Amino acid sequence: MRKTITTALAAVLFTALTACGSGGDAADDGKITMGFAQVGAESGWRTANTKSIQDSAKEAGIELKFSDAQQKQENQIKAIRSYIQQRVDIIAFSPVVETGWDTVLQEAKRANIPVILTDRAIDSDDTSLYKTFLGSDFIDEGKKAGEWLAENSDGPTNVVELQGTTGAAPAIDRKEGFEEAIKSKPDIKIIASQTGDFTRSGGKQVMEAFLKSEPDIDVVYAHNDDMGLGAIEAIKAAGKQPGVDIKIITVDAVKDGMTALADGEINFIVECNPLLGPQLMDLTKKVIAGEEVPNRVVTEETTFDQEQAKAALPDRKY
Ligand code: GZL
Ligand code: ZN
Repeated sequence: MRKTITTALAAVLFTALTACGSGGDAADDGKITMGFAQVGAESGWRTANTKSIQDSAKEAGIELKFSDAQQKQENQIKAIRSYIQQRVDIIAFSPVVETGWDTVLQEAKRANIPVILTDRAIDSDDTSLYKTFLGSDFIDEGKKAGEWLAENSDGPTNVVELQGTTGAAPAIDRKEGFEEAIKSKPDIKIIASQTGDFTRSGGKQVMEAFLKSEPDIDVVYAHNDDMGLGAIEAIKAAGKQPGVDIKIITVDAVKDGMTALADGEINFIVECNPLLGPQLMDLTKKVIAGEEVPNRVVTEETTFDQEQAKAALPDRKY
C-alpha cells in the first residue's frame, strides 16, 4: 500500500513540475498564450501601440490576454500576477515607471514564465528578469529635439518643458537627451519644467500656468504630441500664435501631431514608433522556441519638419 502512495505522489509532483517547466499549460496545445499589461490609454501613441499589439497577436495566432492599467503601477503589477496565476506562456508589458518591478518579475521567473519588456525600460541590475527590451532610444529622441533647436535658434531662447509621466523612462531620458544637445548653445535656457503626465489635459493645464508665470516664452519642448496639442490650446487662449510667437517641439509623430505640424502650429516632431507588435510577436515565438534573442532591440524612427509632415501625412499608419 505504502509503495503505491509514494509512486502516485511522485507522479503528481512530476507533472506539476513539468507543467510549470513549460511555463504554462497553454504551450502544450501548441498555441502560445501571452499576457500583456499595457500602461493605459493616455495618448494617441498608446492607442496606436495597443492596436499594433492586438492586431499582430491575431496575425501571429497568439492568444492575447490584455489589461489597461490606467497609468497606475499597482494595476500593472496586479495584471502580471494574474497572468502568472493563469499560467500564460509569456508575459510582455510596458513599465509605466522605471523602478519597483523586481519582486513581481522574480515571481514570474520562479513560475518559469519568460518576460519581454516593450516600449519603456526598467532600471534593475538583475537583467535575468526579462528576455529582451524592445523599444526606442529615448535619450536619442531628446537629443534630436535639442539639436534641432540648437540649429534653429539664435540669441536668448527661453524654453518651457512639458515632461512626461514622472519616473517614466521616456520622461527621464527625453529630458536628459535634450539638455545634452542644447549644452552647445548657452543662450538656450529651460526656464520652467513640469510634468503633464503625457496627456493633452495635463499639457494644457501646465502650459496655462507657464503662460501666467513666464512673461517671455520662446519655445515649448513637450515630451509627447498630446501634451504639445494641449499647449497649443492654452497658447491660442492666451491670444498667441503657436508655431510662430511660441515655437513647439514634440515627440511621437502621431496623426494629430503631424497634422498640427503640417498646419504650422508645431515646428518639429521627433518620431517615436508605436508599431512594436510585429517585432514583439517574432521575439515571442523565438523565446518560446528556446532560441537566443538579443537583450536589446531598438526601434527604427525618424524626425519631421513642417514640409516633411505635409509629404508624409497621406500614408501615415498612425
Ligand atoms: C514612448 C511612450 C510614451 C509616448 C507617449 O515610447 O512610452 O508614452 O511618447 C506615451 O505618448 O504616453
Ligand atoms: Zn524670448
